[in-house]
Amino acid sequence: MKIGITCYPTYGGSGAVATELGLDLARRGHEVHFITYDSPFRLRGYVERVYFHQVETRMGRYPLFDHFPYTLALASKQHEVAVREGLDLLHVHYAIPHATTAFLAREMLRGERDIQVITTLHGTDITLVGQESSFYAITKFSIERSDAVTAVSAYLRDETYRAFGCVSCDLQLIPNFVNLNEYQPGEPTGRLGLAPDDHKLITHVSNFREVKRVKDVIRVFARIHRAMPATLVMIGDGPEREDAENEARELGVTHDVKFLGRLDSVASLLQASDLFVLPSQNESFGLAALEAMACGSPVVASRAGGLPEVVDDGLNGILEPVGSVEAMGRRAVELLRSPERHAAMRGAAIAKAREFSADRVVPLYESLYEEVTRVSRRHDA
Ligand code: GMT
Repeated sequence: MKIGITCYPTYGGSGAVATELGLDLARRGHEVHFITYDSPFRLRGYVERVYFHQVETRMGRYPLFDHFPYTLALASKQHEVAVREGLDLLHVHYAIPHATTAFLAREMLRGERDIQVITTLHGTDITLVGQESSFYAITKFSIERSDAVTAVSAYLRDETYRAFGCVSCDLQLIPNFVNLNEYQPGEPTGRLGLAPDDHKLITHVSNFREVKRVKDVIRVFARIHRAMPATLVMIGDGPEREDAENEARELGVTHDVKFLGRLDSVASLLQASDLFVLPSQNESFGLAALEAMACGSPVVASRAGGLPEVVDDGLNGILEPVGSVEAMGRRAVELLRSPERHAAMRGAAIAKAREFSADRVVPLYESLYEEVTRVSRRHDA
């Protein structure tokens, strides 16, 4: 099949999933066209059957446009690529604005040829942004007009029905997946020059948005740090980074907290990690937690959103209510103090991650693609 994929190309779980999906589909023989404003961050170098089409984000000085209408440029590009490359479908990730621009592109083709629109809902497109009054109606409209809609967890599927009603759409659960070729347990690599050998290595990866509660990461770490030598590695960047740095200063742990900023590839850090901390306010799935587990790092996370679908409390990680930093820290210390329990949890985390392998999940998307294009062909006949 010829598949157009639109996603946010910069850092973030939805872009990561969309890109890994595109790469895996190409490996399976499909032709994949990424249509977005920048090359997706997990797309590195040439890959057979994968193409990138860049959408303009600005134009020469045009006095009427205080704000460049990116969504129109995206819809035009989706239409242009669909015609030129003969796409069978557009698979868009994150409803706003991608489901809306795909709807426009499909309408522009009406009467000429059929193209199917598949929307994958990822998280705050439903739980936060989509429910804001300025976006609610158009989000609902765009979801309902998609030919198929998927959600990355049962939690997100149910939340979409609850928040949007969404009567005419049949939301399918297709969970996120992990590329086990890249995210796999590694040989003991030491502390990668980030910490003395006797330190436990604690990691966190996110876009440092408010929803991630990065100050709680520091608080949980401070509790661990009081009990044993430990270093926290903070990977990513975003609006809450400064607050997290201040929190580390106030709690007196700055010298053992390393802020690495955004990194394209984090597998080696996750392989060295003894514990991954994700105390988010909400998380529709928690791809970062899954990738950490695949690398052999147990997770301490909040019992929120779809995280319990990924982490089984007490088996392959630790779940505590949002904001319970004391309980998270206490249980993390208990775990890190027991090599036997840690080894068991590490093994269980690796086993759980395998349930979300690309080999298991990507065929679900392929079946959906076949189903929607078959239905469309039936309507044409
Ligand atoms: O919705 C967001 O906050 C952004 C989005 C992203 O692009 O990173 O994250 C969401 O999608 C990921 C991939 O499906 C999920 O693993 C994250 O849990 C989800 N984030 C939230 O729900 C906060």
